[in-house]
Amino acid sequence: MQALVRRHSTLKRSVRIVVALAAVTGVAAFGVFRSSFFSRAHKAEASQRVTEPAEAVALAPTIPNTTAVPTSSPDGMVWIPGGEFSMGAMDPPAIEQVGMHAAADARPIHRVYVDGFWMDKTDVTNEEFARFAKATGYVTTAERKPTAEEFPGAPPENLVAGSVVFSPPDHPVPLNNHFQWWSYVKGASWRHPEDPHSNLKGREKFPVVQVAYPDALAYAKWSGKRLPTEAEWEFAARGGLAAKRYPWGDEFQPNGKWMANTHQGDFPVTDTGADGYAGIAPVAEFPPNRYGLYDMAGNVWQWTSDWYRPDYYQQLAVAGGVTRNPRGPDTAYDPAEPKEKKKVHRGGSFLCTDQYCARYVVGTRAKASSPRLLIISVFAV
Ligand SMILES: [Ca+2]
Repeated sequence: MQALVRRHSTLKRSVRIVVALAAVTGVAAFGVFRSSFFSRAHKAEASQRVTEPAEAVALAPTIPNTTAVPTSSPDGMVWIPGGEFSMGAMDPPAIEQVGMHAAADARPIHRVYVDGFWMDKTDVTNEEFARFAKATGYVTTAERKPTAEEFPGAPPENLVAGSVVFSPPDHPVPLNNHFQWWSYVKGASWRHPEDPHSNLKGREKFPVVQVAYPDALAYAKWSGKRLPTEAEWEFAARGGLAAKRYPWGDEFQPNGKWMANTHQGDFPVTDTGADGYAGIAPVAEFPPNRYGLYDMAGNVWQWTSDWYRPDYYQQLAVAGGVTRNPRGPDTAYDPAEPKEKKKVHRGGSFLCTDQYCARYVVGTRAKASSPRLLIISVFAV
């Protein structure tokens, strides 16, 4: 009985752990985009478009569950009531032809129901992840040297652990080639976010970055939690609101107030930090949403447990009705990189801007493949 309770409890607890790597002195790293960075498959992005449905369903009101909130509140977590809501993004950013594309894969809007669950108020911080690493001896993907068996044909000199670091050019560049601002840096990892000489001193309350999906799973298991599904993540991010562009409403800066850590200036050359932060911010520096969750837009990407397919929402819409507790498609598929199996990540990052990415729009999606496949691509370049 106790085991069942524990299992049940684990299933209700959702950890928020980030995908990406960050910037402190104008140099940032970013684990999540390693795949497209290394494979140079970005030219295929245009093929990601999915057919627009003839009749899109409008975002309808959220109907939260009214069951009582569990009395025992886990530390650092808030109860997300669950319920029925409209999932997806009707309002594509005005960057349809640029970068990561807009919200075509987040349509059509469809109705979804999720059960209630606990969710971390903030992203997992460096000090929290350090406790996990110390207690378990866990070595993250970026810290491990790839093997020749994993990457047959790769030159031995390329089999070096590392990750991708944001390296902005010193001059304006077209936004159709992200290889111009991402670099693979040997020795970059969550302990050394920008390069082997960088460290976490003074960054204890910053979200941990350079965490690959298997690393996120390992942390979640150790902490007695799990990653949220994509549907749970979006229900939580919307904070009970419906048909809103951002987790807080429709206005990006209500009354002139910055609500998330995003990018100001000319992307990717200049990050002015007008919102208070050039690069990554510590957790919980911006207002929480109505559920008490911080940084559900901007700052750093967050992993979900769903496989990525650009047509998944279409599949659900065709099935009709209200999809209950969806856990993503059975298989992953990204037409731009069909050999890679990608997971969905959400929320955007400190590098998102209306010039590029704009994934702080609450219903939009992004994806990343498994780290080993990412590294394979590196050595193929
Ligand atoms: Ca910022």
